[in-house]
Amino acid sequence: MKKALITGITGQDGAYLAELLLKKGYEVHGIKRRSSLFNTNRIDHLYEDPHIQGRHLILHYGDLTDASSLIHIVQKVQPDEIYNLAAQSHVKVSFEQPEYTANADAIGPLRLLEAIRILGLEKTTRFYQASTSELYGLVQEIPQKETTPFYPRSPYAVAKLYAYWITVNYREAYGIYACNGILFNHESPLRGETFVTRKITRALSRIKAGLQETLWIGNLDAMRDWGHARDYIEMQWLMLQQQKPKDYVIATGEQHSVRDFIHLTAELLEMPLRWDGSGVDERAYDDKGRLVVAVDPRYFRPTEVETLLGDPSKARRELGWVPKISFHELVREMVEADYDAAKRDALVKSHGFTAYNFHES
Ligand code: NDP
Ligand code: GDR
Repeated sequence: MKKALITGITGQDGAYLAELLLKKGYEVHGIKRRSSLFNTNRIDHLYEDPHIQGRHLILHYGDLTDASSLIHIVQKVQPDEIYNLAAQSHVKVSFEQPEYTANADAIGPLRLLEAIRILGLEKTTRFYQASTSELYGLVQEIPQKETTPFYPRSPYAVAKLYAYWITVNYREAYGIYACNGILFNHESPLRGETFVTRKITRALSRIKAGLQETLWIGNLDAMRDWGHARDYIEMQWLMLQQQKPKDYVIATGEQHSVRDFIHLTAELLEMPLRWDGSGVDERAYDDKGRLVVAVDPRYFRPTEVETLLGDPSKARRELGWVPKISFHELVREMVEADYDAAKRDALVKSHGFTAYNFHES
């Protein structure tokens, strides 16, 4: 039975990847951080009672900023594959916590690669690094492919640039099977609530259910290549099953703006919106004249990545990978999940109870 170690198993991608690897018959180990509240919601359906023998999912406390915990876990597990998905993954937050972001997102991967080396696992443990389209930042070429020059635009992207190159370097210097998946934005109902797609589907659903008044948003004109996380984690696994380690761009090759995302969400929720057409500061109202969408500059970033569009031809050619879920299907799945949750919260509220997560993201 193959063993995989997933860092960031409690995040969006970690949850989908754990499910996929368990289906493939792996013994899956995951690293979770200690937190004062439960943080395993996304993988609770995969949980197995620690008292039973022959478990397939095993969690370990650890942190990417803590080398000794990582070395202990890698030594104990002796994984065939490590998927390094853990990161402070929010671009805007990285401007507020640049040093922590560098520690976790740049030095974290180095610590894992060093653990492989210290334990003499260079020839046995394969390593996947969660690289990102944010590396392209101020884009130098459209669409972006593996050979497009990088120009990072945030502390997050600069930290991920180090992680990208240290992965390449350890592959070349020590012969470790290590590769980078340069993934463009991918979303799902499990997406964190403060990323723009989930923020939109959640807020508009809650507005429709009468739980919230307005969606406050940042740059409406930002363009992204949005895919579905379930399609993208398939590729993370595929990249570690090849003869030679290589780096690949994973994207849909299709681009939409934040404004388009709001339009489609509102359409799916059957909420007619009237936009006032004032450009950057544009506002949208419902059929009763109530303000539904408005720009709040506090969501702007000191340096923005205005446009990203990926070219996944290498992945298609060499690995036979094509995304199966369309943009429309992605948004529909997210809207359905968030509208169900909003209706449930509204019902709870109407019976005099309060759910503790009634805040706006
Ligand atoms: P999430 O933010 O949903 O998950 C991040 C995970 O990392 C969580 O499990 C989180 O734990 C964990 N984590 C954060 N900091 C640490 C730390 N110091 N030590 C250990 N664990 C930590 O991210 P996604 O699932 O969306 O993304 C997975 C990876 O892919 C990330 O590295 C991200 O930067 C990268 N990426 C994501 C893309 C996307 O569009 N989703 C695109 C390209 C790259 P906790 O649950 O406790 O917070
Ligand atoms: P991104 O995702 O920065 O691309 O990073 P995010 O959803 O945060 O932003 C996408 C674009 O939308 C604009 N935007 C807003 N963003 C947020 N979060 N909140 C808002 O209110 C808002 N309004 C407009 C942003 O300015 C941006 O242009 C994600 C993360 O998952 C990274 O970890 C990953 O590496 C990249 O995708 C690829």
